[in-house]
Amino acid sequence: MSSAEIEDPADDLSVTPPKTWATGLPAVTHALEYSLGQTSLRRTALTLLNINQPKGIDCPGCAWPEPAPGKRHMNEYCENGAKHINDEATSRRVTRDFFREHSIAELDTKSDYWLNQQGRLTEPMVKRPGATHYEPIGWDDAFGLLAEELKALASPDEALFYVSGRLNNEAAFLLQLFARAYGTNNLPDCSNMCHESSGFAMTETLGIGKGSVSLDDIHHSDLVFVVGQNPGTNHPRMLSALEETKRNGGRVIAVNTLPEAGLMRFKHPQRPRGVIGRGTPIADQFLHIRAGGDLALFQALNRLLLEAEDAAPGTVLDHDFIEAHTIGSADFAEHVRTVSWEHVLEATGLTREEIKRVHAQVLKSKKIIVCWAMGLTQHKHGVPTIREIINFLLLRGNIGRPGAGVCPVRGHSNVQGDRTMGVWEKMPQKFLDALEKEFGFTPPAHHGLDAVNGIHAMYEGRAKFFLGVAGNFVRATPDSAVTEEAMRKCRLTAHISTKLNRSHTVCGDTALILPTLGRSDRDFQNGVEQFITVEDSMSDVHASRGKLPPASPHLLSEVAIISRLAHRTLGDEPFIPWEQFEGDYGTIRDRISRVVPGFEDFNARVAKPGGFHLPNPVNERVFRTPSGKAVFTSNEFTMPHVPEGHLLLQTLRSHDQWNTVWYAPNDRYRGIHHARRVVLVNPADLADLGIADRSVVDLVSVWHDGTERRAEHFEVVGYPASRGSAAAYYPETNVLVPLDSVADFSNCPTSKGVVIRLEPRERSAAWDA
Ligand SMILES: Nc1nc2c(c(=O)[nH]1)N[C@H]1C(S)=C(S)[C@@H](COP(=O)(O)OP(=O)(O)OC[C@H]3O[C@@H](n4cnc5c(=O)[nH]c(N)nc54)[C@H](O)[C@@H]3O)O[C@H]1N2
Ligand SMILES: Nc1nc2c(c(=O)[nH]1)N[C@H]1C(S)=C(S)[C@@H](COP(=O)(O)OP(=O)(O)OC[C@H]3O[C@@H](n4cnc5c(=O)[nH]c(N)nc54)[C@H](O)[C@@H]3O)O[C@H]1N2
Ligand code: SF4
Ligand SMILES: [Mo]
Repeated sequence: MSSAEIEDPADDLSVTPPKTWATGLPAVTHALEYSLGQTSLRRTALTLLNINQPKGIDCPGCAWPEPAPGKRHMNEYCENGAKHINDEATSRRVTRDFFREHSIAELDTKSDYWLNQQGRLTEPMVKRPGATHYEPIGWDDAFGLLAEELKALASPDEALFYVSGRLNNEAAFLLQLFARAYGTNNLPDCSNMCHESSGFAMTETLGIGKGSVSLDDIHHSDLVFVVGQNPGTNHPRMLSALEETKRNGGRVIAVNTLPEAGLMRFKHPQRPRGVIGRGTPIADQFLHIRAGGDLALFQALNRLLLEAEDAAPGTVLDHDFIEAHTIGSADFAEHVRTVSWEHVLEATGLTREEIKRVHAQVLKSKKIIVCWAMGLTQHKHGVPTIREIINFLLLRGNIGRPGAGVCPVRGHSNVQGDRTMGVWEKMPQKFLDALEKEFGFTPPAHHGLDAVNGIHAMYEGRAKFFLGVAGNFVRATPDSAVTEEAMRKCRLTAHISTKLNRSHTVCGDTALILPTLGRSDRDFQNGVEQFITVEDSMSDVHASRGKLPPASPHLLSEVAIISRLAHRTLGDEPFIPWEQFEGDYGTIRDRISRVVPGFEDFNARVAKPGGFHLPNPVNERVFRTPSGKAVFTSNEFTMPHVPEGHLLLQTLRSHDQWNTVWYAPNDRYRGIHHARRVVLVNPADLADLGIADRSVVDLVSVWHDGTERRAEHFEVVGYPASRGSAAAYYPETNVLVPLDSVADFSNCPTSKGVVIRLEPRERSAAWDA
């Protein structure tokens, strides 16, 4: 299919009632429909037969883990996993002719959908200063150009190396090694915009920024909370795990501002009951909470636990655990007792009865897990909220016991692994020392720039070189207009990518596209087939092997690109065997095993089917905090302040998108079809605001420095969103998130807490055309 034939689906909104169940047969047909629109039946079959199988391809979608090898289904994937992998395995190609035909200015007018639909990138391209088009460049020249720019910078800290969580462990380890050998810790990553608040809160209180539970724990828990998360769309196979929890007699409480279909009922597509029956109810109780009300909810639950203990001393709290393993409980208790019902009910929008019902369930449950995602982390008080959840778990010893613990559900398939490999602007000195010992150079000790601070630095001219790996920085980041200007100010922007995206059309003076192999492509080096490794959300590390012929003969693997760039830039000073790394990924894993704790004997252990598990010390009740104990915290009661006449906007994912890339303008479970520029608002709020359902508005965000940001032409849909909130899709709405609007402590953009007003406008003629 040529680019001329790919058209944006016109916005032509139709609305059906939100679904009350997820998956079932439609999921299977939708997955196949998208896949077969991208590639042949044979390639679709090849990817689907291999996805998430012990010797196959790790799903490039989310980080939800697979069951142990013996317990895996033949079809161990979900609708969206099938879409993600076949979006990569597409037969469409972006060639040099394409870039000759389309100027960069023209490409920049195209939608994210259109750019992605062009297919796989096939050869390296360069945009020279002042040029209007990308033109082909050989790999050697490309590395020469990059190395020259890097060597010309006044300081290594003028360079930024962005990593997104699709990158595999081996390449991530090499990228951070290169950045540090070059002299900077400027390693912003997608985690900065994702689970940074979780990592911060957990490291501070439990001593490690990772979740503590396994799939088995989920299956055998008495009570699982799913808070601020939409698993039906974003982690679909989590529903099979929750179904198992229910089968084993456990309960589920869902907390969300939207009644998401996957939280209500699940029809397992691989079981006859799931196809023809009514499916399994998931949430035993659904808390339709106000946006940003979760801190208040958990403070109320904690206060109720303390009061229950007062009423029946020695029966509610786990005193032995608290005494032996924690600090700060007295201060915490004193503080949380000051929280009032009046404030809690206002902040949560829930009733006292609802909260007491949850409390009763908590008292009955010996093993409790709390799962969460972006509905908590991307709020201004995301860190205090997660800390309060940890207080909640600590009170009854729900840490370090089977069936209990913390479960931040990660996004990208290897986002957790990339951090483990050292992609973080603030890696602890211990890690830097281990690098020094292994490679014989001294990594810089001062912290680097994260995503938000990186944008500030580019905007202010303090950073001039940007290399992005495996993501779409320009669209993933907040304040799109500011970010785009920041990128355009760079001397050079370059991206190691599989597919075309906005980050390629918003360029520095010089720009490079460095096309690479994807997860599904076979990777041969020196005639020997290589595999890569990833770590999922539950700390299982395993191999992934591509199965398809590479999308183009000109592609290099990520490992090869990074190794060659590093060698070209650094030469042999310090001596790092880049060529050896490129030729045999096992030699990278040997180094990882000597630098990264838990990876001892990496090559042998990852060769086993299913790989290996990285133990979490928390499960042995070992807490690597300064005191050696888990820490109770006292968190100020806060709720978002939304001025009269305004709403709190969350920017979220539709069912048919992968982060910055959308596949179709539909959000089936929410009943939104054929349109993305929609804003979901509670009908009672619309009535208060005097705005009609289906009217057209601009979304205007107001920031406390008086600045306003505008996203034009959204159709209003009356929807059961919690009172005072609104929801619209990312990345179209990133333009509304002020760069300075970040979560306390973690610096994560507040993508779920943007104060907006709706400004009615005329329907434009183009809109209805
Ligand atoms: N198909 C698909 N899968 C994906 C992705 C994708 O784009 N597409 N992205 C991947 C990535 S990188 C990530 S990080 C994850 C994201 O997974 P999620 O966190 O599930 O993603 P979001 O779409 O941002 O949804 C946030 C959820 O939080 C709820 N919410 C918002 N504000 C609040 C609040 O104040 N309180 C509560 N209790 N709930 C709230 C929203 O209603 C919504 O259900 O998904 C991963 N998986
Ligand atoms: N407003 C708002 N903003 C958000 C969020 C939000 O909820 N609201 N969520 C945030 C979150 S949680 C995240 S994680 C970020 C996501 O931000 P990113 O991870 O930066 O964005 P993606 O859309 O996943 O990146 C897609 C691109 O990755 C490249 N790619 C795909 N596979 C491969 C591969 O195997 N190798 C290489 N080298 N390239 C590949 C393709 O070129 C594709 O175009 O966005 C954040 N931004
Ligand atoms: S749940 Fe996540 S990892 Fe599993 S198949 Fe679906 S998208 Fe892929
Ligand atoms: Mo994410």
